[in-house]
Order: sequence, then C-alpha cells, then structure tokens
Amino acid sequence: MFESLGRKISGIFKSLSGKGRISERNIEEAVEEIKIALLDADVNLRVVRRFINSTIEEAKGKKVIESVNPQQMFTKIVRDKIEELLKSGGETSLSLRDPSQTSVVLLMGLQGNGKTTTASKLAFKLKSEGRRPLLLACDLQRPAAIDQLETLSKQIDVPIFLDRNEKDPVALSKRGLDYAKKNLYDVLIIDTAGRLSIDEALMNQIREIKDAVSPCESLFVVDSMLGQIACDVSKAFNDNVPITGIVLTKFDSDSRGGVAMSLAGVVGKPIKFIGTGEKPQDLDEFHPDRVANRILGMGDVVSLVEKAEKEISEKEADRLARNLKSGTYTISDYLQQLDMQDKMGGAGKILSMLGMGAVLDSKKLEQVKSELKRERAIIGSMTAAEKENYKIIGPPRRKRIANGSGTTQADVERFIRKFEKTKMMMQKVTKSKRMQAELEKQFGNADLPE
Ligand SMILES: Nc1nc2c(ncn2[C@@H]2O[C@H](COP(=O)(O)OP(=O)(O)O)[C@@H](O)[C@H]2O)c(=O)[nH]1
Ligand SMILES: [Mg+2]
Repeated sequence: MFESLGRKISGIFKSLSGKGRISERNIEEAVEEIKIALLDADVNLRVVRRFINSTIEEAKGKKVIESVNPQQMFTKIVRDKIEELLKSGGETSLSLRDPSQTSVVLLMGLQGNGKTTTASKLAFKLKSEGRRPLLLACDLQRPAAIDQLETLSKQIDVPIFLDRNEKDPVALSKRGLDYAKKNLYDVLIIDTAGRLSIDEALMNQIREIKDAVSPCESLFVVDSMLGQIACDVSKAFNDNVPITGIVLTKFDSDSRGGVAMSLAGVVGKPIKFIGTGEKPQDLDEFHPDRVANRILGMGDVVSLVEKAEKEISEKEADRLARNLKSGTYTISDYLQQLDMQDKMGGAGKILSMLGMGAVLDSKKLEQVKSELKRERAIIGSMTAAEKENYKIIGPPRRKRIANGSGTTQADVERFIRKFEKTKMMMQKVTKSKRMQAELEKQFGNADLPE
C-alpha cells in the first residue's frame, strides 16, 4: 500500500499534466488518496491530519516550475513533508562522549522486541567504527537471556560482562560500569529485561538503572510490526521514563514506513536506528531522507527528475524518444544519451539515486567510466555518415577509427556490438508500457507518437 503512494500521486495528476499550476481541485483529489494510503499504512490518524493540512498549505497555488509537471511537483512536496516529519523528533545520530570516557547506552523495551539483538548489533557497529564496546547482560529475568547475549557476543567478538549469581540488575549495572571504566571500554551497552506490557515494576527498575549509570543514550527498542501499538507503547514509556531515541526493529519490509511517521509525530523523539534483519550487520542508521523516499517507493526519483528537468530540454528528450520509437536510433543518439547522463552527474550518480548504487562497487564504476571515455574517443573519430549508419563500418574504416581514437580495432568492434545491443534494448523499452512510464518519469512527458 505504502509503496504505491508515489504511483497513486502520479495517477491523479496524469490527466492534468501540462497545466501550469497545482490547482485546489487537483490538490484535494490527491490529498484524499494520500490520506487513505497513509491510514492504510497504519499512520496515526492525528499525525495524518496534521500532515495533510500542512501539505495542502504548502502546495496551494505553488507555481509549477516550467517543464516540471504538477504531479512531479506535488510528489516532491509530499516527499519533503514526510522527511520534515521524520526529522521532527530531533538529532537522529547516536550521541556519545569522546572515546577517552566511557559512554553508556541503555536499551529498554518490551519483551521480544529486539533489545538483546540490538545490543549486539550496536556493539558490532561501534566496534567496526573503531570503538571499544562492552556488553552488559542486565536482563536477569531469565537465565536464557544471559546465554543469548553471551552467544551473540562471541559471534561478533565483543567482550561481555555477566554474573549468573547476581540477582539485582541495578547493582550489576553499577559493577559493569566500574569494570568498563577500569578496563578502558569506551561504550557500555546495557541489555535490560522486558515485560509483556509496560508496568510499574519495569519502569522502576529502568529508572533505578538509569540513575545508577547516567546513560548518554536511553533507547527504546520497539518492534515495527506492532504498528499503532508501537506508538502507544513508546509514548507511554517516554512519559514515564524519558528516552533519548528509538530503535525501530523488524523494519525489514518496506511497508513499515507508516510506523516511522507515527512515531515521529506522536512520541516526538528521534528514531536513531532501524533493525532490518537478524544478523549482526542488520542495523542501519536512520536517514529521514532515505526513509521518506522509501515511503514514496521511488528510490530518489524525485531528485533525478529535478536534475533531469534542469539540465535537459524537453526538445532534446523528445527528439530522442521519437528516434527510439521509429527505430532510427543512431550512434549520434547514443552519444547524446551519454551527454545527458553526464549532465545528470554520470551513470554512477543515476544508479545511486535510483537506489542501485550498491550494485556497482567503486572499482566497477571506474571501469565503466574509462570505458565510456574510450567510447567517446571512438565516436569522435567517426564521420557523420558512420554515426548515422554504423553498418558501413567495415575493416578499413574500423582501422582508421581505431588509429584516430588511440584505441584498437577490437575496441571499436566491441563498441559497435555494444551499440547494437543498446539499440535493441532501447527499442524494447519503447515498446514496453511500463518502461515507457519510467522514461517519462525521468525525462518528463515527451509525448511518444504512436
Ligand atoms: N527480522 C528481524 N528480526 C529481528 C530484528 N530484531 C530482532 N529480531 C528477532 O526478534 C526476536 C526477539 O529478539 P530479542 O533481541 O531476543 O528481543 P528482546 O526480548 O527484546 O531482547 C529474535 O528472534 C530476533 O532474532 C530485526 O530487526 N529484524
Ligand atoms: Mg532480551
């Protein structure tokens, strides 16, 4: 449901594209759809109302920048509003003392929400950042809880402080902190006991531990699958024992974005981390901008659109689209495409904005870059006739082009094969409605003739 929010917006504005201004009427329609999508995604009703009102304010009468259509403009406004809301709880990064002192991170929350797992993930993360973390097993409710943390600590090779005979978590937390200080551990991560629901005993225990160790961060660990309940519980807890931030666990699936919005709107404390799986490395810093994009389900298409619109005239894109459609895609068109990519910050930038940056590592990216440079040299050594019709390039021309561009005949041959493949792919793209829609999204509405 949530993933389709971006698509819903584009649907509403499809019939209206070309109009120069976002009108009240099309805002109202869009807003209605967005409201439903947000409620479907389990965003708190009050948060939705507030969000919608401020979005309408922002959008009304906003002049649509020339060549950007109202849909793109409105999508951007909604995206920015979501980001603003996600940021409203405060600083999202972990705040620790400098490594010469011991910082304490206290993890709290209901049973089964991911405290113990998060403790070890956080230790793993801090260790990889050059810190010296120590885990402290302060969940004394069940012996198995200590075993669990011990197993995890071995897995990630981070030391643990535990005492199976200790009955008092407050006393243990004090001893753990002393031990950490004496042994120069710079972050003490305390795993605590949870209950099935928030109760007096749990609150009192946490309050006492907190007083005993003065944590830099008191993080409430909450399971995103709880939906609306996650919000209520976090709020109730924070009202009793003030927290500094939230760790939202089991955020593995995209559809959980609604909880993040509700939490930000209701609790007013920043989400600092999201848990995205069961493995030690499955803990991500919370980036409001990325999550906002994820909520709209569009990678960073918005900024891609912005860039494209700024740099590429519609006419250029239009001509290319026409050529694609009529099957007369030439090497000149290919070159033009390379130029467009450059204007938009290069292929690597485009991939990363689409959320595919990780697919290419930096070495691969360098290879791609040097290949593109070689291709430019090759194209630069071609005559106009060759660029229009690559089929006339036989061995003598190939040799001339290779000499002219400082490449080999094999390079030229390889480029021609690649061009042929690209041409075929581009023709397929223009035949596919879905890919066409993608292209439209990226390059504006270059009306493709049927
Ligand atoms: N998929 C997924 N599972 C998680 C995540 N965090 C914790 N879990 C699982 O949730 C269960 C309960 O976690 P645990 O750390 O023991 O919760 P605690 O009772 O609060 O300490 C375990 O099976 C974990 O592997 C997460 O971010 N994603
Ligand atoms: Mg636990």
